[in-house]
Amino acid sequence: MGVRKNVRSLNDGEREALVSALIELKRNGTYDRFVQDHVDAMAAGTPPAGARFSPVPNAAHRGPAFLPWHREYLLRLERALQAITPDVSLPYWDWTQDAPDPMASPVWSDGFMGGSGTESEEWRVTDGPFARDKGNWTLTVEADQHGDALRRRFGRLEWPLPDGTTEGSDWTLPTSEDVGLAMAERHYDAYPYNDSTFTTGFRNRLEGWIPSTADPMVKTSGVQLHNRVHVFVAGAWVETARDGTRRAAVGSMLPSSSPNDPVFFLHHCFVDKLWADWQRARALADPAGRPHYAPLSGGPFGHNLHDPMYPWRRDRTPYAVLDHKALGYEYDTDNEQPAPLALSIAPEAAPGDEAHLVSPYL
Ligand SMILES: [Cu+2]
Repeated sequence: MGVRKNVRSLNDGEREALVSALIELKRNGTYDRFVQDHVDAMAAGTPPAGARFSPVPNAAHRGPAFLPWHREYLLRLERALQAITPDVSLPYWDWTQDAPDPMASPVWSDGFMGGSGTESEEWRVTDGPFARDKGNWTLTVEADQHGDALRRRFGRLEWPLPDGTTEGSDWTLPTSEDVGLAMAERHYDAYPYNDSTFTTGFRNRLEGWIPSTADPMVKTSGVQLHNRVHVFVAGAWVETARDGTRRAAVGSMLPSSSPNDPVFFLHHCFVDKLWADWQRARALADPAGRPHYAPLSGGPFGHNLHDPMYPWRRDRTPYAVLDHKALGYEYDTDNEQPAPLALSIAPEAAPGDEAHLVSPYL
C-alpha cells in the first residue's frame, strides 16, 4: 500500500523522485491532459437555466462531489507517476504548519517546488525545477489567456479599478483553527448542495465558501481553507497591455487550469487527507450515520452517491472512492487517534458575500 507522507517528512531522494516523475509526465504529454480534464470538469455539468439547483455546481466543484472528484483525480495522477517510478506517492502539504511563516515553507525550496514569482518577470517563477528557464514546464492549457510560464505571487492580490487606480489586499494561509471549524461539522453536506455561504456541512466549509460574514467563528475575510490556498499561492496583479489598457492578471493556481501549478497536487492531497481524517472521526463518533456522504439521491446530477463523475467511466462514483485504503493508499497519520470533535456551528444569515470575490476563478 502506498503511503502518502507530509512533504516535511520526505527525504532528498523522495523529493527528487517526485519532481523527476512530474517532469517526465509533463514531457510525454500526460500531465497536460490532466490539466485539461480539470478545465473540462469545471465547464461541465451545468444544468440549463431555471434548473432546480442554483447557483449550480460544476462536475468537480461547488457541490458534494468536490471531494470524491479530486480523490479520483489525484489517484489517477499518482498512478501515472507510479507508471514512471513505481515507489512514488503523492505527499501532502499541511499548509497550517506554514501559516505562521508561509515564505519559509520547505515546499518552496529550490530542489522542490520553487518559490514565489519575480516581480520584474511578471511574477514568473524563476527558481526551482519548474522555472521557465529550466525548460521543463511550459504551460499549454489556457496559455493563451494566462501565459506559458508558471506564475505565483504569494499572499497578495491587486486589481485595477475603473478610475485607473489599483486596489489590493494581503492574504494568509488557513490555520489549524480554520481546519478545526471544518472538522467540527457533523454532516458531510446539506441542501441545496451548492457553494452558498448558507450551505452548511463539511464539504462547503472545507472547499472554502463559508466566510466571516456568514459565520462569526471565521476569523479572516475572503474565501477560506481550500479556496484560500489557491488564492494565496496564485496572487493577482495589474498588467498594462501594449495598447496601454490595464487589466487583471492572476497566478497559475487560480484559473480552472490551476493543476498547471504542481503545488495543486500537494495542496489537494492535504484536502483529501482532511476528508479521510473527518471520515474516520465520523465513523467512530456516529457509526449509524454511514456512509457520511450526502446526498444519496435527489441532488445535482454528478454529485449524488451513485452518480458517475465526469469525465470518467460509469463506475467512478462518489461511492467508489469513499474508502481511500480500498483504493490502495493510506496517509502516514491514519493510525493516530482522531482529534476530538467540537460542536458544529451553524452559519447565520449575513448580507455580504465576499467569499465570491474571486469566484470566477475558483
Ligand atoms: Cu479542482
